[in-house]
Amino acid sequence: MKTTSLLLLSLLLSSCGGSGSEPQPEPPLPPALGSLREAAFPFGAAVNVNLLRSSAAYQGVVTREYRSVTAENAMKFRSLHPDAATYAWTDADYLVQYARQTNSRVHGHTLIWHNSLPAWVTGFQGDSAAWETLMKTHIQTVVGHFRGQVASWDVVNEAVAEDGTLRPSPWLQHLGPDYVARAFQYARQADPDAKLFYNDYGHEYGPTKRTAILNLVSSLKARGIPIDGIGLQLHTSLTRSDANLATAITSAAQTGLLVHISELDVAVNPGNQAGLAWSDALAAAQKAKYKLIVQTFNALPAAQRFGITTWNVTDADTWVRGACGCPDWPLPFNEQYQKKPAYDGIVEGLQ
Ligand code: 9MR
Repeated sequence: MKTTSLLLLSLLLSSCGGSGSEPQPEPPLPPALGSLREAAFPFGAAVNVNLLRSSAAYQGVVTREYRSVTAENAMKFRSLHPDAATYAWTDADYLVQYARQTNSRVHGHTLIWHNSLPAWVTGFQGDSAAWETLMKTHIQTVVGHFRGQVASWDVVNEAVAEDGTLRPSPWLQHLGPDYVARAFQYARQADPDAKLFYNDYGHEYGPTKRTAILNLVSSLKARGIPIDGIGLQLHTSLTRSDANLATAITSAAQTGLLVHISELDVAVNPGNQAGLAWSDALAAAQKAKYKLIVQTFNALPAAQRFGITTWNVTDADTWVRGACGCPDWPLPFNEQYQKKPAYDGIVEGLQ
């Protein structure tokens, strides 16, 4: 018998499981990721521009791990447009330039929100036409300034209240419920190529808010309003059930829109205990939540996976500690910029 035939025969025998009871080898694992930049979709973080400027360690992690950045605060109304006739671009421009140099995507956050408004807006005296001009001018000036550099925008943020109604806000009060739709139209006019998102939190709380958000975005889409995506903030915690988290993600995809997990963090101290200490048990439970979230997102149709963005970078710069006035450790990096088990959970969820 020729050598090639012998080879073929032995291959055939081994693939037929010639030795019967031998365990089959496990399918090989995909190669481990060198960093989250290598994920199949853009993985990002919300960035504090002051830290990006001043801390080499912070900038090092952002540059190594993330290929999308969102300004934590620098693109909010109060930051960009502090007075009626004043726009302040410096911090946001710094972030955009940083992203260009590091080959990262910029997600814009946020154009129309009830929070972080400057006093000149909350105190604005004018009829609904004047409010319309105010909203339109802000959106078009900001989106126009970053046209071609900011790939996507949270056009409207948190318009839905916990009970499923539209949240009381100056925008609703002065412009009526259809301000949401018009905000998207103004944004599209200012940058036809930017992906436009409706962003909110609480999809994982349960059906009331989730259904209201899904109905809102679906009706915008059905009316031909230029909406491209839905942002799930997912400021979540160990107490949220896996079932509710998974439903939040899969039901968002059923809209057919792009899906962005836009502000992910997993708090471990939902009771705001002053004396809570970090522990292996908390680390393991947090890792499991990150894995579940990333795995569920990773299983969505590839064309709808816009990305996952964590809100902040490390447990030292998380907004959660300030908001609860308590210890918490919600992010994949610890105060020393080291990877936590949560990071391994993300990597496992990506495989
Ligand atoms: O992390 C942000 C914090 O520094 C700001 O003080 C606050 C108000 O502008 O906003 C925080 O970010 C929020 C985001 O813009 C919208 N979703 C909830 C985030 C956490 O509160």
